[in-house]
Amino acid sequence: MIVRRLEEIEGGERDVRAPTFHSRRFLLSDDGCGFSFHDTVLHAGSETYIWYRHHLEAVYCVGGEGELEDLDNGEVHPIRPGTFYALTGHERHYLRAITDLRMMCVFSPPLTGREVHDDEGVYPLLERSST
Ligand code: 9YT
Repeated sequence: MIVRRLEEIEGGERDVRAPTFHSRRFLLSDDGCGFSFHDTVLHAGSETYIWYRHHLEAVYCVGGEGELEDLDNGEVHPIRPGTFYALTGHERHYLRAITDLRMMCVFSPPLTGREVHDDEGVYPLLERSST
């Protein structure tokens, strides 16, 4: 059994910072579960372009307001607490955070912890200037 608390992860190696979000990685590939689990906060006013070429991801919003644009079909979905989505087809998409957007994310195969910083399929882009 693994038990971890947010306060133990914050500020450590499992707290991964990117230009438009930070992601607290509770479970990674070396934990041996076959999936990873992240508590991610997308920063208010940011826009993140994402394409997971090698991973499936399920996401559940527990805080904030934002929107998800599916670039494969142009559909835009509001994101608010209680919204769930799963990327079942490696869809290219934008995630826009109107306020800080807190997302619980599961990845299969699991992330190792480094993907945000290399070219494994996560491409944070620009941060919008807040008004
Ligand atoms: C849904 C979401 O927050 N995606 C971007 C970041 C991702 N959760 C990660 O790299 O941890």
